[in-house]
Amino acid sequence: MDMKVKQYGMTRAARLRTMLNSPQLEFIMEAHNGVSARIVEEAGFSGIWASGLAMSAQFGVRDNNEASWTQVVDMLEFMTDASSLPILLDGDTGYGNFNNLRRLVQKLEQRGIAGVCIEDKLFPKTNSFIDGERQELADIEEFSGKIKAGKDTQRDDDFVIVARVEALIAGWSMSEALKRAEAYRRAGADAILIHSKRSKPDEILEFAREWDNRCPLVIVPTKYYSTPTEVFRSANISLVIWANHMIRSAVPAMQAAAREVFAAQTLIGIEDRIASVNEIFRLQGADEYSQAEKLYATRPVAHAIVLAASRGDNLDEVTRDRPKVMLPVGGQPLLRRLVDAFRKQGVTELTVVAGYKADTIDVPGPKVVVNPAYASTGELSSLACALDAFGEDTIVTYGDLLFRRYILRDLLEADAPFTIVVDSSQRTLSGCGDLAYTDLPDDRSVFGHDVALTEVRSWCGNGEPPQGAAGRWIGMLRVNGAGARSQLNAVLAQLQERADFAQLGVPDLLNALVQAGQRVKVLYVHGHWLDVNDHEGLHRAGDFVHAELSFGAARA
Ligand code: SPV
Ligand code: MG
Repeated sequence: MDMKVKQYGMTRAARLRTMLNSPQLEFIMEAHNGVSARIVEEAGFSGIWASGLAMSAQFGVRDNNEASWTQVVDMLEFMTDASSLPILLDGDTGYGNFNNLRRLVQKLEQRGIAGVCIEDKLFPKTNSFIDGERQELADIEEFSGKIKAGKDTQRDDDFVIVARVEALIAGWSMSEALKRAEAYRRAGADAILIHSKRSKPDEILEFAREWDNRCPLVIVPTKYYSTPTEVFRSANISLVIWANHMIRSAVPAMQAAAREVFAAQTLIGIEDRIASVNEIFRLQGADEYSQAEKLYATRPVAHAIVLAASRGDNLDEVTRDRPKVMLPVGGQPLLRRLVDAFRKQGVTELTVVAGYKADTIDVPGPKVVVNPAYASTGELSSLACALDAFGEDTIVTYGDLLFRRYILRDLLEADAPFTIVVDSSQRTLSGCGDLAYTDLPDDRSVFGHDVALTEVRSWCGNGEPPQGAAGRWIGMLRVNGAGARSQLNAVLAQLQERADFAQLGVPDLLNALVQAGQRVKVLYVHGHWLDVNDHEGLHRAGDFVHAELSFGAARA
C-alpha cells in the first residue's frame, strides 16, 4: 500500500477529488521534480500541478512535447516518492489519440498520480501563451471520445480527469467555449479548466457565471495574476493552479549565483545566501536513511587496534626520526600497507596506538591514540590505552606485519570468540618471536579441525629456543562478540593488578585467557607473512611487496 495513503487515510486521488468538490477555493502549486514537490508540500499546499511547461523547462527543452511522455511519467515517480501530495498531471493533449490516453491513465494510476488534465489542442501541442490564436483546436467529438476512453480506463473511481478548454486562448467565442465545456462534462470530465491569456479575468468570470456550477471549475491565473483572490472565490471557482512559479523563482536565483561566482572566482559572496548543504540533505530525507541504517544495516563493522608504539630497537639509525611502522617498504610506510590491507577486507574502524615519535604517524584514516609511557611499558599497556576502540568484532595486531590477503579474510571468517593466527612453518626460532603450543599440531589432516591454543612462549635469542611448538604466533588476535570482549576486559583487569604489568605483552594476555579457561582458537597458516624486526626483516619486506606487486601485474 502507498505509505502516503496510510498517512492521510485517503488515497491521493480521493484527496484531489475532495479538493475539487469542496465548497471552498483550493490551491495547487507547480512542481517539476522531486525536490520541488517536497518544497511545495512543506510550504503547506494540499496538491501539486505537474506542469508541462515547468517539467520541459527543467529538462531544458521546449513545451512542445519534446520530452517524451515516458520521461514525464518517470519524473512523476520521483515526485510521488518525494511528496505525499496528490499530483494533477498537465497531460497536454494526452500525447496522441484516445488510445494513447488510455495507456497514460493506466500508467498514471500505477504510479499513484491523482489525476490528469488534457487540453483540446492537437499533438504535438505548443504552450498556450505562444501564438495562442494560431493554434488549432481538437474536434469536439474526437476530444469527447478521448475523455470517455480515459474515464473507462481508470480503475480507481476517484482518479480525476480534468478537461481543459482552449477556445478562449485560440480566439473563439464564449459560446464555443461553453459548448465545448458542456460536451466534455457530458463525456465524463470531472472538472473543466477554463484557460485565458488576458491580463484581466473578465472572460473567466463571464464563463463562470454562464457555467453556473455544472461541475467544478479550475483556473490558471498566470496572466491575470493581479486579480485579488477574493474575486475567484466569489466566482465559485473550485481550484486555482499556480502553474509555473517554482521554476520561475528558481531560475533567477540560479542565474544570479552562477554570474556572481563566475565573476568573483570565489564562493565567499554567495555562501550565506544559498541553501546549506545540510538543507539539501534534509530535503533528500537523509535522516530517514540514518534511522533505517540502524534498523536494517546491523552488520557490525570490524575494528582493528594496531600496536605501533615501539621504535624498533634493532633497526637503530633508520628509526631515528620515526617509529618502525612508518618505515617505507616499496615506497609506502608499513602502516599504510597494513591499513589498506584491513580496508580491503572491510575493516574500516582502525585505531593505532602510537608512542615513539607518535607525531610522525600521518597515514590517512586511522585514529591515533598515544601510550605516553611507551618507553618503559610493553604492548599490554599500549592495548590498555585503546580499550575504547574495541567494537563487537576487533582485531588486535602488531603494526609491523605484511601478509597475504587470505590470512586476514580467513581470520575474519573464523567463528570463535578468540582466534589467533599461527604459522606452522616456523616451529622454532632464529630471532625473536612468540611460539605457540596447541592441542593439535598442524599436518595436512588438521585443515578444518578446531585447534585450541595451550600456551604462547616468547623467546629472544638467549640459549636454546623452546622446542615442540606448533608454530609461531604472527601477532594477530581476533576478539569477536560482546562476551569475548568482557572476558578480555576481565582478564586484562586482573593482569593490571600485577606488579610487572608494565612489562607484559599480548602473549601474556593470551596465556591468561587460556588459564582462565577460555578457548583460543588457532588458525594455521603456512608462511605468506612476515614482520619487520631488523634490517634483514626490512629487506625481506621489500621483496615480499615486490613479489606481490609483480604477481598482480602479471595477472592484470
Ligand atoms: C503548464 O503549466 O504547462 C500549463 C499551464 O499548461 S499554461 O502554461 O498556463 O498553459
Ligand atoms: Mg502545459
